Amino acid sequence: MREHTPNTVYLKDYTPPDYLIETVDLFFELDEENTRVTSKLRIRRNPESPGEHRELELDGEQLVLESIRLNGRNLNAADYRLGDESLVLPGVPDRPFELEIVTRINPKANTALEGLYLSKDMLCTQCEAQGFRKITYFADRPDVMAKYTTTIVADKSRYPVLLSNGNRIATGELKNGRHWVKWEDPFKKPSYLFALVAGRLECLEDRYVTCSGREVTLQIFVEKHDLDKCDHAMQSLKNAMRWDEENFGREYDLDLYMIVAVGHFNMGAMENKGLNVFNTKYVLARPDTATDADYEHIEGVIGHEYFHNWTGNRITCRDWFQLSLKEGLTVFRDQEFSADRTSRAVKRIDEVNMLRTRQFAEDAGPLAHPVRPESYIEINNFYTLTVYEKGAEVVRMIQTLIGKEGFRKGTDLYFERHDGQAVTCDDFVKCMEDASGVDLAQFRLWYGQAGTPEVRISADYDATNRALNLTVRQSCPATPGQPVKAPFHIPLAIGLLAPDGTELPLRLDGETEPFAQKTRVLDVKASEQHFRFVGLAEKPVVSALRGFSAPVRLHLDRSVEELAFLFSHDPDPFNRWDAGQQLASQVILDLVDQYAEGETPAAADGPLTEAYRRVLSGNWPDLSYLALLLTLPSEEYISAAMKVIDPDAVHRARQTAKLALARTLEAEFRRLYETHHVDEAGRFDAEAVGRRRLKNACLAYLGMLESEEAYRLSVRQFRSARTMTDQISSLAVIVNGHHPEKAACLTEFYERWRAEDLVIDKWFTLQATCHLPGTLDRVKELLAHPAFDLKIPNRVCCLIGAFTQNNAVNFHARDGAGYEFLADQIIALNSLNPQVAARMLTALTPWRRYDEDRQQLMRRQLQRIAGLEKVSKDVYEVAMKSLS
Ligand code: B3K
Ligand code: ZN
Repeated sequence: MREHTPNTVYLKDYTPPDYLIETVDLFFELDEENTRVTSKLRIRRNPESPGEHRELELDGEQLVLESIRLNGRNLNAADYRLGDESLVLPGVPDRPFELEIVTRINPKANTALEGLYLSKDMLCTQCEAQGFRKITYFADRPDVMAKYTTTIVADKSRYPVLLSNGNRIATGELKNGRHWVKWEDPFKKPSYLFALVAGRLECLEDRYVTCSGREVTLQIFVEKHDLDKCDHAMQSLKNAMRWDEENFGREYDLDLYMIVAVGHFNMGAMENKGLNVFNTKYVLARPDTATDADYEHIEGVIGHEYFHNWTGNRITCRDWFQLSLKEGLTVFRDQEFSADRTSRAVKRIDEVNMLRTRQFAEDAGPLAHPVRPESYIEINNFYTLTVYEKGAEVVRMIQTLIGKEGFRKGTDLYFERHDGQAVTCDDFVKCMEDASGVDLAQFRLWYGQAGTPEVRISADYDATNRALNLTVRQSCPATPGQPVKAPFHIPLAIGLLAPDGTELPLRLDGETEPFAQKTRVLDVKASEQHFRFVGLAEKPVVSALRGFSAPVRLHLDRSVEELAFLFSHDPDPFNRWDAGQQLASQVILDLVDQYAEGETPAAADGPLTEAYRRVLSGNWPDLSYLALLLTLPSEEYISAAMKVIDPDAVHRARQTAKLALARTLEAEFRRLYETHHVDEAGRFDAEAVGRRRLKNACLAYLGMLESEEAYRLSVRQFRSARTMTDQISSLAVIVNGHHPEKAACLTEFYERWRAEDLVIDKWFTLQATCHLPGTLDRVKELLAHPAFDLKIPNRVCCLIGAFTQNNAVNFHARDGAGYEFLADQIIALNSLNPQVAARMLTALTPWRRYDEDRQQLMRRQLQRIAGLEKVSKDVYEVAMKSLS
């Protein structure tokens, strides 16, 4: 067992810092294994902090302390206390003083990829959340904001490029082939936004003229052979800069904006001031190496990190419990940016799909936590879907409640009031309230209460009085530490449809004026509430929670006919798609029940086929949207509706339904496929992307048939593809069936792309997500493949993560082999990269959702991990909480 139980940190214990650090002057003498860091700090007492202020406590981990000087005087061991994670100086002066600390670190040994580390031949940093303390002793908390200068000294041939935050203010040559660069960041920032990069990098450069006419140099640094894959990222950056000016009135504030792409990176990207560090997968794209989805994600993530410059950097978080202050808001901003750049309806559906499957599962399991958590053991475990995606939904609800104009006033006020400060989620909501005059007191519960609210709507038509009575009830399941919940303030967007599909007026009883819009947002605040709509000549069909106006589970009893009607007629594109999802879920869950009763269901022409046929005969301007209408709900989504998840039955039922559709609608899928199978390599506009999305959805249906014809189509597309979207989509069809050329295609693909890491990642994922039997053995073989490396997070996610999170039928094999495999990998990762290990471990968290046998097998592996002698904080927290 673990020797010490790690500490829990509580929000309620927050106190302001005793000391403030005004300036930080860093001097790095870089070396792969022995880097020397000299840090000169200007420190003063915090006038806002109560208490005695005697001791100065700095954070530091895995550092070798060389020397400390206080106001120029050398300190000796008796003058300070050195712990594993801290350096305490009792008795520092009352007046402002200067502290100089020299430490040594070993970037090469740093496989956790936090602090200063080596990625291939490049040295780079990752400081959020608490990585700066692995570089030097510091008050490593976001409410200590300082001005930084950074001098980097390094060997010029190995590290010709030396980067840090802000502006380059001086450079020079030294003896022995060394050189130096000095950087100055004029803006105060918390330590987690510090960055340093050194390496042999090439750069794509461009310029951007801001709305006030200032010229900004834009640079993207990559390895030489990736220079031809940066154009899309550069264009995305310029789009993001313009969009933030136009939509939020935010202008960039430095003369230089740098992005560096790094191969070894724990997450997507990092918003360090003026020097973003990105996972290569969110920068590099060429039509033949990146899919349309990759192109969209790159634009989204480039936007996200850019938007952080205001929401995160200029205004940052007071403490890490406020993480959603920057992340929820910035995700909301990147979502809106992408919606404006692509298809709003499709973007919204993609977001909700992820939220409803993954975030809802998080909310329903033992790791459930509020958008603003109350405690943590390891903060890195709280970069979650709840903090990010649900956090963005909370911001979106505020916009819905106070209106777009009110929201813009609110953000203007927020930037004006809090620029340069470290603040709380509550400060943000207060700005929204002050700017709009809308009371958000009850709304604040969304930040503090965990769990997904359940909303039940019943509709009763009163023909005599031509009225519709709606009853809306809400409740929220208990979550860890929160047995009872108060009702939420829920914006419920609603529309009413006449039998011919036209929208009906939304006048509430007692109102004299007609309501002008087709969608009306109801304020749901109580556990039970009644709304009476009047002036309705016929019984309407209710279209509820339009646009997914709140992150809730909606229960509204609907007949198959009603769902089919909405699927054909709802003018709200989200609800129209969702009606199709509900309809398909019902059909698939029926099949699941029939399997459970030992029946072999006849897959006949059902209402689903009819509904699809109608959709297929329509005239659709947005082909991506049509592709979504034709996509069955995921196994994950269907499973969420089950009391006890049966992954085999869900998989079988979904495949059966898909095959039935393929059989009945073969001619239509074939026709659509041929119509849209045109060569548009290099085109990434909505039309070309829509064509590819649609035709590849059709190909996937045709692939179900395992016919000679389907084999011919998929292999033809695979071999002639000029975009990665087309190539990978056809290969997925080949891999998931019994195509005679499967092995040959996989080999061809590997040989062609072996020099492109990001493409080889896809090759791993494809094999790991194959739903056929034997996949686990193949995954184990791939662990030994020369291209696999447990030290590269992208590889781990693409093989182990893909298998455990996107291959339920194989991961949850009855014999528990999938669980044991995962635990073995986590044990290996625990010492190499705890952050990634903990993330992988969450695949075992929802064990209670499965049958007794699986529960036991999953729990056994969790216990095995929790009992490790040297379990990291990250893994320990996830394992213990999952078991609790
Ligand atoms: N802020 C970073 C995430 C850092 C994660 C640290 N474990 C990326 C982002 O959300 O933009
Ligand atoms: Zn972010």
